Amino acid sequence: MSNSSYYGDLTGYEPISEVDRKEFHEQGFLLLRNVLTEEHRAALETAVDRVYAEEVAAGNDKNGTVHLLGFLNRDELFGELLTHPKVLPYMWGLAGWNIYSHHNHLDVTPPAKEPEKPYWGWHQDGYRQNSDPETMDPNLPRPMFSLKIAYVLSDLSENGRGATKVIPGSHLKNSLPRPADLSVHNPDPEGTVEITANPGDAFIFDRRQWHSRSTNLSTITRKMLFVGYTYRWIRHLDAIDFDPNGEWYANRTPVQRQLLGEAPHSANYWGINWDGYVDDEIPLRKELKTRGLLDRNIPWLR
Ligand SMILES: O=C(O)CCC(=O)C(=O)O
Ligand SMILES: [Fe+2]
Repeated sequence: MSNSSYYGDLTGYEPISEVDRKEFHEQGFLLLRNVLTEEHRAALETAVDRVYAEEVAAGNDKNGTVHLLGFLNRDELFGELLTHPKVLPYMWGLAGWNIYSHHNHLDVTPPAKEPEKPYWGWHQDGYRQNSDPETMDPNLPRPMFSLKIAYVLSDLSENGRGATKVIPGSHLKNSLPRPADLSVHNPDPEGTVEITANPGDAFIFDRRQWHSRSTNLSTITRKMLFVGYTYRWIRHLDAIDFDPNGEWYANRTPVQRQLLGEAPHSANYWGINWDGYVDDEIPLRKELKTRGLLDRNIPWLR
């Protein structure tokens, strides 16, 4: 079932504006308004509610909170989100064509039943990507390596509803001072912004952005879908449990399959030999090339 009505005439190959590109590079995140039509948002919420009920029934919740990794194959609509035409241009525009989703999660966060114990949730994503790469200069920002789109399905327009907090511009800082005593409640770092957003909005963030979850102190259950994209030469983070012979995978387009990690290695899986322009058959690059969207001046779009 294709739901092209949710996407209008967009193809996913409309380049992003220079204003957005600059803001993303300066701030480390971008809030995109009205990415989902109300009809699309509501359909996604129905799918999320179904998956939530399945996870709770299986005992995979923590006091009613579900944080489900690798959710894309749980609904046709989730698979289509991989190439949402309002979002895809940010992924190839900011990270290039050699990408896939190594990590994605569905989050349902009901109102907190009691005050949470003190916690310090501030982190950069990427785990060992923050330690392994050899950069002798601690002031040299590490590479981005991945970015994430977060789709907002519930109303996060007011503070205190469990929204993600970020420190704009912090993606270029390799460290964030930690309070001395983490057993007490500490104030958020200077410059913290809670990403308040309306249902149907989305935000993109650089994995280096210092960010934190927050406690849902409201009466509204928070519902979010996060889809991370990284380079094809970086390994999956989530277990891949979709059936490659099943209907859901059969319904995916060549670009969606690339974005699901098709190809066991990052070189010339799509069929050309060791020399020559092996990249030309990589689905996302092929789409960009056909449309004249490769750009020799932007390394990740060469
Ligand atoms: O749940 C949140 O708001 C934060 C999630 C997070 O840290 C992430 O998606 O990387
Ligand atoms: Fe994170």
